[in-house]
Amino acid sequence: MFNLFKICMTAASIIVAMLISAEASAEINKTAYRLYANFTLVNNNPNQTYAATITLHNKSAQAIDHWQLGLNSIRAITKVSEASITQQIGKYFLLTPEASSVRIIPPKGSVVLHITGKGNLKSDSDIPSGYFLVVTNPANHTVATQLIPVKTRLLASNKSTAADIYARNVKQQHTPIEGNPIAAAMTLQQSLIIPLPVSLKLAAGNFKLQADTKILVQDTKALAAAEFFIKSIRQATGYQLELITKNVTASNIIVFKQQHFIAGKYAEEAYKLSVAPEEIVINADTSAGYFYAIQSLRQLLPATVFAKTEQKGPWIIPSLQIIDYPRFTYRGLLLDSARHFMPIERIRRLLDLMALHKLNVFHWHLIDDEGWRIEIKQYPTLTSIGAWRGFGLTIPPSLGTGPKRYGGYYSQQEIRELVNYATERHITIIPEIEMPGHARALIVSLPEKLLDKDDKSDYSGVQGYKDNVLSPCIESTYQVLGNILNEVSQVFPSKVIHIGADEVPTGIWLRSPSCQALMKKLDLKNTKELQHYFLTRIQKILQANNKTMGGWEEIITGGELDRSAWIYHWAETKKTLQTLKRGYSVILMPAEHLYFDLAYNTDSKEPGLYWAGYTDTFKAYSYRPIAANTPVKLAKQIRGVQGALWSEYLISDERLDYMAFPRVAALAELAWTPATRRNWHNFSERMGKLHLPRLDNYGVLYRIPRPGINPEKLLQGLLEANVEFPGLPMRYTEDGSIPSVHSKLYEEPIKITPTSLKMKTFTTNDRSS
Ligand code: TNX
Repeated sequence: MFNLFKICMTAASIIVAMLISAEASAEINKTAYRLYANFTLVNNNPNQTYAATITLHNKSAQAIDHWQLGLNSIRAITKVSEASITQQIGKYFLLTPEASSVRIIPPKGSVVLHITGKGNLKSDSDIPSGYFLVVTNPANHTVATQLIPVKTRLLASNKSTAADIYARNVKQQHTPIEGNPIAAAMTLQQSLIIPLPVSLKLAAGNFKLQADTKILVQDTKALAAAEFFIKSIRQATGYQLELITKNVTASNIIVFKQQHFIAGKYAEEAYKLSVAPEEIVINADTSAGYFYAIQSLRQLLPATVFAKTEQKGPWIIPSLQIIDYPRFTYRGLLLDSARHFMPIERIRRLLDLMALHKLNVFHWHLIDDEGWRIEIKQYPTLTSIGAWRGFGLTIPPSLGTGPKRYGGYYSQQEIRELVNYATERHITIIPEIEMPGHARALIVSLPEKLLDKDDKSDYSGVQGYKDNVLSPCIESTYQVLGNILNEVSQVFPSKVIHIGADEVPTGIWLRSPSCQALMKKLDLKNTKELQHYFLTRIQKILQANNKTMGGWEEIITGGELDRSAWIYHWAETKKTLQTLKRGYSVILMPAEHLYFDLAYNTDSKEPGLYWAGYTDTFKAYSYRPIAANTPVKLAKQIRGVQGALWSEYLISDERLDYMAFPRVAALAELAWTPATRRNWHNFSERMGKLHLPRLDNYGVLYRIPRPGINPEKLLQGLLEANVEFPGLPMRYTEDGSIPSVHSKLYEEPIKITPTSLKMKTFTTNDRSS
């Protein structure tokens, strides 16, 4: 809904037409059509098709002739009764009216297009977006485009009822995580941090952080963490704490001191944090260990320490001892900056939030069919052409961004700075340069080098493209990729470069003479083997650049690669065991649990995809990464877990926050906390009472769950409510009005008049569900 709402807003505020050619500008500014579209779903058919109408309302006093309609539709449009599908590239469609009934949109009148498409429309995210009108002036062939405000009538809302939510919350509370007992063995005081530490023991008393608290650093490896801490609390406390290297006082001090207290691979990131009324002692053996101690320490302070303006305090930290180290060495989050471009400050903010949650790998999906986002000095067209989409451009309007020129890219200088920023937060950035599929932006930017002109193969991938796969059969492919990977390797210090390789459609390459010749020469039986040949060459290129190859699980379907490759499993995890047995390192990111671009639930208003099901915070949290039957030796090859923020629907900053949180917090605990310590009962309460308030102060616009209400009790006139994250305030009214921050707070079951009850969940900064 938000998607369309935004488009309406944009269009309403700039009713001026968007222009493609300069000559057209004067004329179109004068005419500026006022057009509205109405999209109505007529039917979802059992044979996996849908019928819908698009009504175009001409609000101006001028007839519209010589028009075409551009739009994006995730569910392919296969037929329009009154128009032809003049162009289709991926999910972009350009429709040209054919029937005389629709050729001219009369002044103050309307025309209707009857559409048939593939699949069913179950969510507002399924309906077409980014509608625009293309008007050609036949006199001088000028073309103008205009974004059309859209109203939709899709589906009746299928929101879960308060009773469903109530039942689900109860059920979740009774579902064991990784086979652990359900009952919360811990109190909130024993589990103050997300992700939950390996051990936390409370002691008596408090430490009070004050303006004159000293920071004593007795290990140079701790310097960066100490400075990070001082900076991170400065705004909220107003304190500029002093950093000293010689001990001058016996109390009111935070001491950073080297100590080797744990052996093995976990020592790399381990820390000990001892808080007593006189002093805080932080022990670690590495700069990462100190850094994670700091992240815990921040969370031990009141939630307001995350605010950006000065807060009151007092800044009390409970006495305790924490010993901590991660479950997995790889704790990742993928962000797709190709489908939607995000400014670098937003990415820095995401890195900050990752660091707070002790995540340490940022998998940066930088290129895809809809955009190329990294400057490559040898090939400037990759960004001058490949980074931009819009009507009349080489890359068509995609994913609802409309006819205007949309896009952007990151310069190598910006990336170097971002890499430093990430390194300061102990985050490795692994870039993903997709090949051979998902490569349309690349191919169209360098057609003379990358197009196999004689290839007559007919294919279409899941994303609807028929021209987005590189050819493994022409040498210039390797030359270009070699040059690109060489630059990428220099910009990113990460050992691993991810080369994608997912979703390569069947039917590719077979009708290319150069591929036929190559297959014959190398005695390759099918395109899987051909792709394998391609991947082994790419792996060699990476090795020559002193890099290790990472790729989606498809990279080993055609044969074995050098076992140094990291395999990212996104599909059903059944195949994981095989991959482990074959000797590869594995990163687990099953879509059904860890794709945070999927909708939270079946509500048609919930944004996101659902091809792998729905993924709420509980589903993310309850994932069991190491299946019970995995031999211990093989389990060691599982490097870790990763969440994914694919960006087809990440249309705004708000949307990014909504999709990422609270799921990222669940991921953090999955990635860091020992399996035996994980428990939804405790996690959900910690979220509601401690962690979401931290995110409120930080300004994260996470998704707020609606309250659940016990239906049986309600019939008896008793309001008994629950919420996914117990502790989030719930407020209600009995007069039918919408609950506000001033409405009554629900504290315990209470007698009410059920007839006009309304209830909402709130946050500590007064947002509501
Ligand atoms: C699958 S799984 C993709 C992405 C999409 C995502 C949407 C995988 C490696 N690729 O191209 O953005 O689904 O959920």
